[in-house]
Amino acid sequence: MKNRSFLSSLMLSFALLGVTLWPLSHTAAALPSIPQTTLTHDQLQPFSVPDHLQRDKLQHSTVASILPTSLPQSISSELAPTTPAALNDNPNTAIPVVTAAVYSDLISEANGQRWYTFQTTTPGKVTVYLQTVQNAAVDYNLHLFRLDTTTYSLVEQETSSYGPQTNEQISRIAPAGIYYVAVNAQTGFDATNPYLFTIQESPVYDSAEPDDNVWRAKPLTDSFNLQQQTIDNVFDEDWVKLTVTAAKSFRINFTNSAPNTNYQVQLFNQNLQSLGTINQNSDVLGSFAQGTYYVRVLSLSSYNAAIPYKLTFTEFKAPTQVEITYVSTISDINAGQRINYGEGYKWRFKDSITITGIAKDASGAPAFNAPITVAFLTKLNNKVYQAQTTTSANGIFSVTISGVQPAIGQYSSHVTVSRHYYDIVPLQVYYNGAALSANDTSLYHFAYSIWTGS
Ligand SMILES: [Ca+2]
Ligand SMILES: [Ca+2]
Repeated sequence: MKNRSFLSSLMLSFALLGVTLWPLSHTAAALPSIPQTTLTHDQLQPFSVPDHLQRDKLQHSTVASILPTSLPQSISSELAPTTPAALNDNPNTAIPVVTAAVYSDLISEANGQRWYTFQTTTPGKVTVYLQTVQNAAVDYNLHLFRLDTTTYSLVEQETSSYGPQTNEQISRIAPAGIYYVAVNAQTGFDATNPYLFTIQESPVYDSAEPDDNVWRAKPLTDSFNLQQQTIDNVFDEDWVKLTVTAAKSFRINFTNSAPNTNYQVQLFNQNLQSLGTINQNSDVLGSFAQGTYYVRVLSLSSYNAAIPYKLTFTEFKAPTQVEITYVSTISDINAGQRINYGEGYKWRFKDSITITGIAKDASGAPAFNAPITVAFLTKLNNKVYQAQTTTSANGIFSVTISGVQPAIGQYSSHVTVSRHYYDIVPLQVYYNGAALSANDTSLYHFAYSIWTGS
């Protein structure tokens, strides 16, 4: 009986795909049945992606129902009326489907399974996406097998077993062949609301594939730099399992230049609880405790398999102190060094100034990739001049401020044959609104000099 059902499936497959699956000399009696496979997820943690990050990608309006009563006429006519469609609850009654189409189906019994089969004619990446029912008491899982046509056994298991109300997804770099997909009712069932699913083929894909679910997330440690990964179909998800070896901050840069697309990075803790999202073309700081995290890149709209997105996590250390190492000075006395008019050694400038230094963290290590602000307060109307920059990979920074208004000459000092007039202006470097300790905290702002002759 099973053999006959299997033959029916093969005939459907033949009709749908338009290809010959086996030599005509095969008879029903000669076809072995495919052993039933036990579907479990014992090895896998039943993660659940939070609701706000759970995005249904399939629309009911575009669905071809797989229920026999709704099958296309050409298929229905093969089944009816003398051959009632067998329930596709095992590999031998799997319903043939084609890639790129969207199907719906129901599970109406506890521990039920629904099986589908499809064939690919070229090698490539295969993606199977299951849009599950929105019912907290129902947990459907997704399984993918390749049929070994020599032994008629199902091999190459890939499983996606998120928790309830979380869509399942599998990707596989797959040789051309005959594949089986099973939807397994791990917990409960919903006999009223169908699930939707689709199978996609991607002829080109990035070298990190398959990485479409949390179980296939690529392991990376601390800082990383992804420059060559793409979204190769609208369902593609690229997962990273990030190990952070000690409490660190990362500067996270996510760039996507593919036209008419919109990608997003989503951050999760090790239990897949959301830590936030990062929209494309943004640059943010994130603090991470030691531990395991998951990073998911996906498309919110369209895709481009040729233009990579770029995602970098660059370790970042918050500065607490700076060392001013050089300030451009006016050249009439002691150029290139601090001078002492009588109020201590300070750098001296007039209307233009370049300030160079190194930012350090609390331990004295270079504070790299840190956005900082260098500011000083001139005397006339208390006008503030400031410049923003980002410290280098070595913590170095340098800013130039030109067009500074004149000093008022609040102080004066006799220098050889002249009297110099100047102000003493406070200098401060800020990070994130906080003033950093520094070796220079004020400057001589030169106003003018008057010749005295002695
Ligand atoms: Ca990808
Ligand atoms: Ca992927």
